[in-house]
Amino acid sequence: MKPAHYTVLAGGTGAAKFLRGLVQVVPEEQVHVIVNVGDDTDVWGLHISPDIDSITYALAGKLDTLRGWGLVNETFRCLETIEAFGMPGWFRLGDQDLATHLTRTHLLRSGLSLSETVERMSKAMGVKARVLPATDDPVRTKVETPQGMLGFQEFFVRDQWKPEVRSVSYAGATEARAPAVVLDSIRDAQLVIIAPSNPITSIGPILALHQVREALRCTRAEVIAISPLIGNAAVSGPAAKLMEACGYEVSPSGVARCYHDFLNNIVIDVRDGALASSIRYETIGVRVTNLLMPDDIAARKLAEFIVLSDSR
Ligand code: FO1
Repeated sequence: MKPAHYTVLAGGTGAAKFLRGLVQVVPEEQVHVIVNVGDDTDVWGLHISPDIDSITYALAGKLDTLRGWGLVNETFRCLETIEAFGMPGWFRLGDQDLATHLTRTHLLRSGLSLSETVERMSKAMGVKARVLPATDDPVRTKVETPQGMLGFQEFFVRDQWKPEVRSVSYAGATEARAPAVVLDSIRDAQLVIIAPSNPITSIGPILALHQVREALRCTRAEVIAISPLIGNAAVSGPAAKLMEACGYEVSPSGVARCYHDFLNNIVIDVRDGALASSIRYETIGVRVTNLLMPDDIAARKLAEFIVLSDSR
């Protein structure tokens, strides 16, 4: 019999913080992370997978936790030289980080799938958790603005998520397939956790894979989400703005609604305790704790709260 595992659906920064806590509470080998690829992009001919890298770097203890992305003790000499050629440097690829993108792009061009590439590279970095791209097929988040359709990184990094948002879509998601390991991970999990990630641009592209959404509806495991919102504001990033643009109430209730067809429980912050009864009537259970994770100790406490209050 396979050992029990915990499956986490994840974006970048918020999920990375939570996972640093989770691996202090359960054996890292028992953690599976299904990661968003909607943020993936091509820069200088290299395949960049920002969320996969944030998760892998965090689990390897190498994430720059102040920035929330990239490697700690990073330098940007290569980028500075590129800028000196008069080329745009708004997407800040660090010197060591470039090694990740060069290796991944080389392995992909030699015929490996994204999943195989991530497995090989995460193992090489000493990560024992399974880091699973939600799909090996190209799925790209597109943000419709009055200036036109933007790729996610253009919207998020270049334009600092300032443009007005008319809609969000996931190009390629209808045709994309989830790897069997992703679907099995959801079906056979001890507990499925939706990380405190942006419901629209981090979790949304994963749920846009219809096989994943179906697996979440069918799994016998409890599915629990951690709200990325406290009150009507995101802990970080554009979740509030994007939820509003997509017609969701900007609150933990709105987050629960994004996941209404498969969610059993949502964890909300103590400051939102008064909302608990209004969410509960929708048959979704509510648990209340402190959601802020300024450090690994707070992340461990949140992970303990979730794993130890697992109701089954
Ligand atoms: N985020 C930024 O805000 N500015 C950057 O210049 C930037 C560069 C970058 C390079 C590699 C990488 O893996 C991630 C990078 N990120 C950067 C983070 C990333 O774009 C976003 O945090 C995620 O896509 C949102 O989850």
